[in-house]
Amino acid sequence: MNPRATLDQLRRVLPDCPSWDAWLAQSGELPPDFDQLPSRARLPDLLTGDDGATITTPAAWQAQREGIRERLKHWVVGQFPPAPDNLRAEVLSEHVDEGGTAQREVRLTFGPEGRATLRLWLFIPPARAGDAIERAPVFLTQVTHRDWALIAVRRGYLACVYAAADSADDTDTFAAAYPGYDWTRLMRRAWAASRCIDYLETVPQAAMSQIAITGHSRNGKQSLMATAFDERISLVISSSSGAGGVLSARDFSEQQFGEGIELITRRFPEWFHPRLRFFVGREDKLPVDMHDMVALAAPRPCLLSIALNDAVESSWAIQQTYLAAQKVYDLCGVPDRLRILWRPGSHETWTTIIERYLDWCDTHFGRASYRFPERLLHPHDWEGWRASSRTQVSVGEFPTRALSSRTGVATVADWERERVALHTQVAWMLGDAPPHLTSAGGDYGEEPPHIAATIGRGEASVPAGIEKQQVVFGEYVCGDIYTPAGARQAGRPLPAVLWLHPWSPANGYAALYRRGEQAQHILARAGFAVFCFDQIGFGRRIEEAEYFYQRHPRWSLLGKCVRDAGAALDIMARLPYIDSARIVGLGYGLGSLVGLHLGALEMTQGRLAGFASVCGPAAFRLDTDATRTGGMQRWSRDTLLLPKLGFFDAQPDSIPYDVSDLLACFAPRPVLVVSPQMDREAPPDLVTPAVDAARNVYALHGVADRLTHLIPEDYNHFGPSQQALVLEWLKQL
Ligand code: GTR
Repeated sequence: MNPRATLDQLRRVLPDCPSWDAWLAQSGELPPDFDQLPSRARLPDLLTGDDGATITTPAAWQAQREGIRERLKHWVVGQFPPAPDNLRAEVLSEHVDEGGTAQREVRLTFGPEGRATLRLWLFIPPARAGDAIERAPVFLTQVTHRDWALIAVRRGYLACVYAAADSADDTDTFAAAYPGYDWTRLMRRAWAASRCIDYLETVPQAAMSQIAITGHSRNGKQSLMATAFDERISLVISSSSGAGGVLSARDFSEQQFGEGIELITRRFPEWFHPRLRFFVGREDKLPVDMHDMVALAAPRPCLLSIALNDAVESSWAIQQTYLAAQKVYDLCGVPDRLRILWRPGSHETWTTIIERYLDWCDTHFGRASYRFPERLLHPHDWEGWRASSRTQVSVGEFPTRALSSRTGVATVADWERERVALHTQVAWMLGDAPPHLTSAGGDYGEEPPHIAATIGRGEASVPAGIEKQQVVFGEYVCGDIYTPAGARQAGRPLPAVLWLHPWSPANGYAALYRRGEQAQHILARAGFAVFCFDQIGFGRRIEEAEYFYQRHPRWSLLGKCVRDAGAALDIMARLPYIDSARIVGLGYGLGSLVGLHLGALEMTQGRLAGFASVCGPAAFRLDTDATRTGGMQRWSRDTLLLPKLGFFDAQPDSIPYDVSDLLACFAPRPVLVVSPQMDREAPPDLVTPAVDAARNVYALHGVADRLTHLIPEDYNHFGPSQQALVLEWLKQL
């Protein structure tokens, strides 16, 4: 597709964004020629140079850094001016606090005709008795975080806060003074930090080799940018910097219920370069991503602070960034200078956390030694799993099969035989299931209101006309059931939807962050009872996956997801207000993978009356180009959802079953497959053959029209238009 056609497509598909339209009109820019840009579905390796050579020395890494900086400027932060050579500082006020801490307000002027100005406030702790001038390490942050500076001063830091944040932003004067640059607002703010450092160079009490910068959220983003471009910064703490901070666009897009490029460039059009918006849905084509920016901090100490259930963060995405950037820290010989600091809760910080930030500073400035052990929440080490589980698979013993080798049978009876074999194979792939006991269901262990509120599903979040009911089911899992208000008491059992959520670590089943009305609410409003729960490793259950393979080395995370989903069906069948003959599964992304496996295992019971798969998996044996889509190895090696699948990487034709078979297991029940044209992980050319291969089984049953495949011109996001497709299909059932 040529760039002009790509732009036309983006304009058809993306929501209106007037600021972007204005930029397009004024700049005349077109998207890059995406056909010429390589796809790199997973985070590109930081230690592979532009020429494809592996970087093996810190010196070679220096050259790589320059390339990254240039790409960041072009695609993300814009071009900015060189440091000014005419910086003047005017002390606006100065006084000494009761405790002896000096407070000084300064205004800097600089730039062409001195038209740029920046205010900053210095808090200089008293020198220890006997010291004329004691150089103190510097704690640099934005004016919003003045209270953090109080803690820093107490701990012996010279704090500097500057007016480059939403609460006070002097950087508009920069834009006016330097009209020739297309830097973004966040980059201007980052550049402001550098001007503070210019001034600190004149402050005798500032230890210039110990400059720590931090900031929260949008200020975390600017702190990372400042670190990337100013070597004088000696340490950075990214506090919940989120999208465009530590979280890559690849791993935190809308398909992960994240704050993707579409939303952030529309809602905050000044934060990032408008060019970034070209990459919505094509994040795999990004020439630079946020792990690059984090790596620019190396070898300087860099702490990545994240809240587990913050709707603008993702424990998974941060772990990917960490693992990618850790390679650079390893190369530099300082692996312990990069760490993730996990905290419970949502977007907020509190004293305990800021003290930890200062612990990090103290540790790396040689003032004290605090423990920052490496902790990774999401299983990621496939080789480690293989060794510890002692799993061996002789792939050569599996016959090679075409995609339609099972579904291409001649009679329903033949298919039934295939299905029995399939059941065994699916169960084998999911791993050795541990003992099972059926739950009685109940309310003991319900999610308490404060937790529900943190994860965005407290009572206050339930829209008018809908009710939420809790149930504890399966192996002590909490479920939420959304129904039309009053419907549970009406005596007429409701059709129901089992909602299986996508790869959404922070939010679990709910698409929280400014995504419009959530699927479970829309479906409940339409008259369905919607059963929702967090799958293992997501939402309230993020930490549950951490030791899963120690507990169950020979089972699989997907096996556990399927077991929980089956338990949800058990309890749904027992709820008097649900019509157990009319329970339909709806899976999006990961949820589709779960639902498809559930369907195959449910063969005799057939408790799902139908299934809707939105942005589900591509055919395993066709999805072999990992650079393009991530490949089927994202279910095995990348996520350890289905680790056994990883043995088949080199011989995909030997995989014992495929998506086509799983779809066919639902026949003759209705199935909807929605696979958007621009789905970068499951493009139609890899999905359609699986759907088509399943068609024969539907035809054998005489119900060919019950397998519906829709390919909207869209990318992977499950926004209102994709939800509408599902709703329409459900209503027809
Ligand atoms: C949100 C933004 C997040 C984060 C946050 C904040 O609205 O989308 O990425 O930056 O603001 O700055 O508090």
